[in-house]
Amino acid sequence: MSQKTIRLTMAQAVARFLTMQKTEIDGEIVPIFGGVFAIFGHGNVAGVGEALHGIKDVLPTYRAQNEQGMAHAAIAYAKASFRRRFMACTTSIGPGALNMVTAAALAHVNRLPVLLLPGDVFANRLPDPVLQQMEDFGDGTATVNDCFKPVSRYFDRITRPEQIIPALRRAMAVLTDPAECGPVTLSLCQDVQAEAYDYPESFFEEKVWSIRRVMPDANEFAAAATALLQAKKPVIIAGGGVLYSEASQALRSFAERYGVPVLETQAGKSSLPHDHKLNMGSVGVTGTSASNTLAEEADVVLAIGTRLQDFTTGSWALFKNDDLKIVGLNVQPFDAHKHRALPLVADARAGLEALNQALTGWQADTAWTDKASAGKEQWLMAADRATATTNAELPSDAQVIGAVQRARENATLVCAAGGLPGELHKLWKARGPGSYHMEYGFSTMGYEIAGGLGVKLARPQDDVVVMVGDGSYMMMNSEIASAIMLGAKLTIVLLDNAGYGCINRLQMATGGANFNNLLADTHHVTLPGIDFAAHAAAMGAVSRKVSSIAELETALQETESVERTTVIVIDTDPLITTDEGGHWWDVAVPEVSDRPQVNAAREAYVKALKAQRAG
Ligand SMILES: Cc1ncc(C[n+]2csc(CCOP(=O)(O)OP(=O)(O)O)c2C)c(N)n1
Ligand SMILES: [Mg+2]
Repeated sequence: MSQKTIRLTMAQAVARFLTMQKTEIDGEIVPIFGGVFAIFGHGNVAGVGEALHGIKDVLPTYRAQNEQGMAHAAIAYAKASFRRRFMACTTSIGPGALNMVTAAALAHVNRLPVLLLPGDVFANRLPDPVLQQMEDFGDGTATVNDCFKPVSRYFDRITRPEQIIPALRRAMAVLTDPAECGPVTLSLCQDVQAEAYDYPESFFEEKVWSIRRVMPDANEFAAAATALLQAKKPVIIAGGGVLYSEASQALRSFAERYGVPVLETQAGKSSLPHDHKLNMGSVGVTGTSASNTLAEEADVVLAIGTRLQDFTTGSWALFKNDDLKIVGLNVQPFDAHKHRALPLVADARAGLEALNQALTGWQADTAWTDKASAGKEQWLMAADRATATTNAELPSDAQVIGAVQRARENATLVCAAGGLPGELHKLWKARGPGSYHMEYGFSTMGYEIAGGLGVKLARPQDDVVVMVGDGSYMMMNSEIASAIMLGAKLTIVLLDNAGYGCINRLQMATGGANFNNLLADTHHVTLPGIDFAAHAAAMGAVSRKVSSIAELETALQETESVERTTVIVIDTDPLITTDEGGHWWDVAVPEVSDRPQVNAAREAYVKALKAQRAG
């Protein structure tokens, strides 16, 4: 057999292959890779760097400031694109590569596609040990990039140029598979990147990928439908899978037709608009009273596209109905089976549309739907109280949220860690699918700003507002410079409560002394008194500090039309959170301690554990 070939280096072949992968968005064929984030060093500058330069007009390369940050941006891009499009990230060997490991885990936890291309040591081993090479005394095959293995859905080390032919196909199959999807790591040995090979031309043929919609199995479907037909007090828990499957419309018709209240997880928030009458808002540890009251009593929970993590299930103490049945509508069997659920392995939209047809005649009890409406009314009043401006010296996070909401009601909100996710989950009024972007699978401090950049690249028309605590900002802020460089306008609202407010509160709640969280409670000689506005300005942002909620609102309005990334800083109270709603969360309290406060907390903890379901 004679195949036409083209002689390229391995890195050139990788680059060319990436440009030929396409997908269809709104009837238009577009590249499936939105771009490549790169920080070069030895291990990628000569090979991958040269190759990316050659295709830069087709597949743009963006210089970031930190490998973890750039991978956050790439992952956020995929999330904001509902996993239809994604990005690649390339690094040098050693520290550059390892800086991406946390982000790989983030993508793994959140089931988000990203192609990681860290450089690796010489496959031929002749110059060993090279700069930044870890030497394992007993294993010649070990490199630091082995750290990617447990946090990648697919990992391969490329030690010969032709290996990328099967490896890249496998990579694409994983990245585009709704059930398997997550980070793919191809660890590219630096000498092999530069090696030439006669690649078959067919390897570079254009390929248009589409997202597979898995249809329900007949037996699983019958069991799920039977459970629902017997339900009197059903609820839906809408997870991220609803958004990724673009099932919002199907969810709305199903909920309306059968009168089923919808409870949203962090990843699933914005599945329905906040003001839809059946949207009860957030569920679980950071849930609204409206959602949690229903969850306690529910006889059937239709859990759609959710991993059912502890924040959603109140550490498995939220559901109190002895006859509770869970129907796990999920494209991933691992999730569909959780907690003895009746699995319904299917795409969320396909599953909902099929159920919508099959349950004709059934209806949730009217009293149940009425209870939902009344609960929602009450919650809305509680939320208004929490977000209303008062004359307190320092505003609460909730009041800042109220101001952002009023000034930028159409914003796409980005956040990840600290006290804000809980408050936003309860209080943010999300308008449409994807307008609430919370990374709460891994809740990684430092995701916020870099994530905001990825969201803006994916959705350039959106008014992207990042809300971030002082702690997260300190951990990672340098992609502000990248946002300036790329002309990607973000509005960053920085809530400075002088420390790790939420962990300080958790410490107090578990009987601990105020220790090492708020800056004032740390071992210090001098408190730094960080001027965040000056810091952000130094990176090129428009910035200002405001001293009240009213000033914040004005600043948000005034800077809406500013084209540059803007940072607005406000001091906040580290102690206040929204009391209404919420649920117990399992955080293990020490069994023995010299502190009476810890002993009291332990006693309460042991009592609370009694409500936790096993299995
Ligand atoms: C990378 C990382 N390190 C540690 C944590 C644990 N953690 C969660 S929130 C938090 C404090 C966040 O502080 P800040 O951003 O100021 O928000 P606040 O709690 O004050 O609202 C810490 C240390 C984490 N989630 N991520
Ligand atoms: Mg803080």
